[in-house]
Amino acid sequence: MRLGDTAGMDVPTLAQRLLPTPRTLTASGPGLTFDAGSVIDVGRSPAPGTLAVAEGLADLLRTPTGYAWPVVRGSHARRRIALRQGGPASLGEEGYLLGVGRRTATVTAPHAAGLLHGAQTLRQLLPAAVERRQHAVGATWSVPGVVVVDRPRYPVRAVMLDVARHFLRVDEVERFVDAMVPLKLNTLVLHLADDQGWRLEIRSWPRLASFGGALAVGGGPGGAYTQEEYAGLVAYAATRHVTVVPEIDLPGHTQAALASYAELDASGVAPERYTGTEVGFSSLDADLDATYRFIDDVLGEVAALTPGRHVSIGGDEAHSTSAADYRRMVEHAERVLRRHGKVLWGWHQVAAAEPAEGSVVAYWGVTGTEADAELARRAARQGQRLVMAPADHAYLDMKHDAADPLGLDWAGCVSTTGSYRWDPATLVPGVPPSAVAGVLAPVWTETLTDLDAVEQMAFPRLAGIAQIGWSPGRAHDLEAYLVQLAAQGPRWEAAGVNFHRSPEVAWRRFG
Ligand code: TNX
Repeated sequence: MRLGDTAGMDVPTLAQRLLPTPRTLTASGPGLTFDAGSVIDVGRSPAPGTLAVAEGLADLLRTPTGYAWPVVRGSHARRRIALRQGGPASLGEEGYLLGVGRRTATVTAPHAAGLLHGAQTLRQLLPAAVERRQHAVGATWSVPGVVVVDRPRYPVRAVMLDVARHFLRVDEVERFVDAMVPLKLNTLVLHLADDQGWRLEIRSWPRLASFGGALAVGGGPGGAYTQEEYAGLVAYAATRHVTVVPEIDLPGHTQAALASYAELDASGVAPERYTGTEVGFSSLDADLDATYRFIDDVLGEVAALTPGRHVSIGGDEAHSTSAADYRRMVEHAERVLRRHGKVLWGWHQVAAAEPAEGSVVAYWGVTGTEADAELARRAARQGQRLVMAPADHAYLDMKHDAADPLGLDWAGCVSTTGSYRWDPATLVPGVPPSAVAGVLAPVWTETLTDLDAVEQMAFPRLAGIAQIGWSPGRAHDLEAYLVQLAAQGPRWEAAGVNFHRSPEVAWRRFG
């Protein structure tokens, strides 16, 4: 079958092609077909950030189409994509308008992030072959006529990647970022330190990376990012309007640090490195001066590498730390972050340490666990912003089903349907909808040894979390969502993104 030849299969309707569902979508006219003379026009004096979005879009389009896609300042080309900063301020930081007429597809947005999101909507209206990283000979680059007005439901739409249990190289994390962008996800929490590995060079404590980063779960080789590599990754994500939130877990989940520096242990003897998968056994010591020097130095270096506002201190499962010691160390960490101009982010246990208003608290409870729900309510009362990562819906390291060779099941299996059937606004009784800042999908990697496995767990469920976070509450129709997923299948295949063939989805429907 020729590419672009859709004989014998359904073509997704407009609404089915888009994931996440936009706020409003109207069909309008026949649309247009791009050709070798098509250009990307940023206008005479492009506002900051417009060129970067244009170059990114050109990069995406050049290889599959084989066209030059010059980025130009004003054009009379017969067919063009126009990117313009402007439009109603009510579209906010990330909203946009997209209009596809007979000659021009125009994205208008008050800010560059909106231009990027609008460009992703346009991308999803092009045939799946646009996702190929090779020239797709013979494809027709048509876009249907539409008017889209869109903005996100929540400001935070996040994924967490655990590069501590198993390490991922910079180029692998970048590929993961590439797969986040079409889903309009905007935050990547990188879990950089845990019992099994320390993954970021800290110049004042070099053994953290060189010794504490050398292994992974199972005892195989680990790895760590140099500060240059890490800064490059953060910049790569920023160009795509994805903010990296570095996560240095403390005071628990710190065996890799304790094993690297004997002075962090009251006994003066460093424990062995750990490559198993238990949690909750390690802790920094609240009575040691070295602990506070360590926190100052590490968070200082991490903050300096972080252009975003947030730095996560994890703070979960500190089962070997007394409540008072926990509070002392978390309060200290928060003071250090504030001194460096950063806002604290942590798992819901940090609510017990009463961090400042505006801190981000990630709720990771299982529906019905009262103690966790109470910490979420406490966070809301204290003026913290909640990001919802319910383990029984949003933990993408949970097995898809009982037969899944990958993943854990302590929160149960999470099917594609199950990952989509929840609402952040009503998830925890007693948490007012106004306290919810967004959604978070963690991918812990105890059982995931490489990027292929990570993708297999993340997709397609991550798309559902993205839609829950972006689209208005009324848009969350399950049957429609399963068809939207089917329409994404050929796109992930073309892009080389691995995904779970969920039995609920008619994957072959669109190709
Ligand atoms: C709990 S979730 C943890 C992680 C594990 C995860 C496995 C959280 C804040 N802590 O240390 O990797 O379960 O699902």
